[in-house]
Amino acid sequence: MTDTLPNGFSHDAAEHYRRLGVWNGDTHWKLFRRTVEARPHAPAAVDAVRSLTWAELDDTVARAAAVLTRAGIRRGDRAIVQLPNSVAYLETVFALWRIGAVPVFSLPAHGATDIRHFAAHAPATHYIGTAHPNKHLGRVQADLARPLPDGRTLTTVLVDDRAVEPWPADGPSPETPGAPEELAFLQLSGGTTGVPKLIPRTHDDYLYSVRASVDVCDLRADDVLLVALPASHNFTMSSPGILGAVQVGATVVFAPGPLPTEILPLIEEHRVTHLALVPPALISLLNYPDRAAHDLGSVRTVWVGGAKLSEAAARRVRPELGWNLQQVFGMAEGLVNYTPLDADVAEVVATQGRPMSPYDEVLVVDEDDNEVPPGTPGALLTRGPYTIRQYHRAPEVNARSFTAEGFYRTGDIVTFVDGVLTVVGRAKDQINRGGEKVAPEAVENVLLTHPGVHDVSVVGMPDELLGEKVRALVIPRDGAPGPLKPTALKRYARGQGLASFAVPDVIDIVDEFPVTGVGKVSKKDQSLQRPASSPEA
Ligand code: AMP
Ligand code: DBH
Repeated sequence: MTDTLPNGFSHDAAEHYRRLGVWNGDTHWKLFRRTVEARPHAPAAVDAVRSLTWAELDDTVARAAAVLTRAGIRRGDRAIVQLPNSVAYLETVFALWRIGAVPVFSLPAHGATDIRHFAAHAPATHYIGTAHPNKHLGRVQADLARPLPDGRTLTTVLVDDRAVEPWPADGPSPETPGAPEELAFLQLSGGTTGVPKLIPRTHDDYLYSVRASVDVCDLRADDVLLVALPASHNFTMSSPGILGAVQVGATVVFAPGPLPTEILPLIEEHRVTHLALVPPALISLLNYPDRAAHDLGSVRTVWVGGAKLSEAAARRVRPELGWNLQQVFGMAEGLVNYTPLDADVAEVVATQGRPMSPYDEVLVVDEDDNEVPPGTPGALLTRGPYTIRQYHRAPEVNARSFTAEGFYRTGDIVTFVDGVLTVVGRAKDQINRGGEKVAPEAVENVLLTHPGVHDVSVVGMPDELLGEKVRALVIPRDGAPGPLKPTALKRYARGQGLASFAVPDVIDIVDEFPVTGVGKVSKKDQSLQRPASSPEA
């Protein structure tokens, strides 16, 4: 027996949560099969080309599993999934769980550098991608032909996610699902380092978080959930998300993206009751001129999270859309907070909610890890039944990211008053681009490889819609041939395997960086944290 579970919990801690009944021995495959048995003829999943009941989905998942088995995927194997929002995405993920394989939840925006990192560190054997790649995904897929540092090459499976029957009929494959305490998947953190960190979640810990989310979100069997953010994001999967819908037997409708033009017709057509958005997508919806042309009366609740929502935008939701707002402050590492549905308006619009489980432990501390008085901003540390106690295979990162007692250092600066959290800033070196997390170091590393570049400093800059954008200050190399052009550098960054959201929005060519009193590059003087409530809305 190893000394911890894959998520870093000691066997004692695991036993503790089992005794409390919060870890109940469920698995993702059992969850799915229960809903298939309970609601075989109810609508399960819809996208632009397909509409399946739970029983039909059960069949197509079995076919998907046969295809993936034929491609060589076995119980315990790790497979990177990089698919657009689609029923085929859902089939792929549940097929992997049917086999007992481990999805690595890549976002479509991840670049070749990210994918190679996941492949090497998971380590993964397979890459499952779309047969209809855009330019960015075309570059990612072309790069897969190159061997990994250890000499292996990933086996690629391309799925026709736009076909009515993406899974060619094949022989049956046995069900070999994983056990509750085993690694269920690897989720990704936005990262503060050069590459995203892999987050190991077990069936037991994750499905508890799904049940807890369903409880505070009032999601029911006849509800219709619109998936508009990338399906494999932790928010979309579990807060309460796709798995919440599977848990209660609700219908999942896939939108290609969160633009008003992409979601409004679907809300009306499918009588959507719930959707999750990041703040920029909500603000775009609020400001969309043709909104009134659509009947949005079916929606009960919008969940907004991933980045701080301004109070001004939050205040507009109820009067202008007629929807409930639940702010969601979550992280793929675990802890999720919601504003309760019955909270008063002041709490809904101005806070990031309450920890969703009574077993979540929250500490707000100063630089020496001493707790600060209630209401004083400090660093948020957390521990509980669904917050990981280690990253996957990353001992050095683990030493900085967790305390000796197993608390996760979130890097967020918060206040905590009467059980309610408000995010007031961050201590981590990260840019939050409207919910998409960018590690400045990753962008700097790429730009530094350009022959015309002497030095780079990447910072966040305030942006009305996104909250923050990515800005690179670049010092050109002496004697480089010809002037350095921002557009050429952006094109270069795009070609170097960066995630598409990490390519700098703005590149400024400068002679030197702002420095602090002691001569250190001052990122504070280059970027401004957005004030808690900005007037963009
Ligand atoms: P990750 O660890 O990559 O999953 O990103 C989680 C981080 O996103 C959190 O630690 C916060 O910094 C940020 N975040 C998520 N939701 C919110 C929110 N509602 N308000 C402010 N920040 C948020
Ligand atoms: O930003 C996040 O990672 C996030 C936001 C809201 C999250 O993981 C979640 C809810 O579960």
